[in-house]
Amino acid sequence: MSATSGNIGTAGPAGAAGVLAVGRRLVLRTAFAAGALAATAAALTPLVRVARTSWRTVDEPPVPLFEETYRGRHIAATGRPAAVPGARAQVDVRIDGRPLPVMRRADGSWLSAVNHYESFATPLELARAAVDELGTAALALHPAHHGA
Ligand SMILES: [Cu+2]
Repeated sequence: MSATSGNIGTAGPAGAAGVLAVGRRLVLRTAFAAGALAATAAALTPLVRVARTSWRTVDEPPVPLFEETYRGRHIAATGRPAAVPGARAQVDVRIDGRPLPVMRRADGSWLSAVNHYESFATPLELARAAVDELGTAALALHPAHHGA
């Protein structure tokens, strides 16, 4: 009977080498996994940062963009600049004090819930066109836009 009988293949000189090999493999695998995790985190960090800031606006009071009487209706808008270059500015357009939901298109033009399939170069053009379309009708007090 040898000194290693009864053990399960890890004792003796060959067994010690096996333990070292397994240990080295484990260390290499762990180091690779940690490296891969760090690389993934580094690659995703700018995306997460952009996602967090894309809707954030500068923490300042809104700035008046325009206010006028157009065809007997009071139209006005205020805006908040985007917090970072490329982020979206926030514009609040009102007709007779009621909010008109607006969206900015990818090309920089604007559309509203009243003229949803037309583009306007500025929120002022958009507001005037909404008045043209509304005629004597008032905006809903809480207009829905894309279910929101
Ligand atoms: Cu829309």
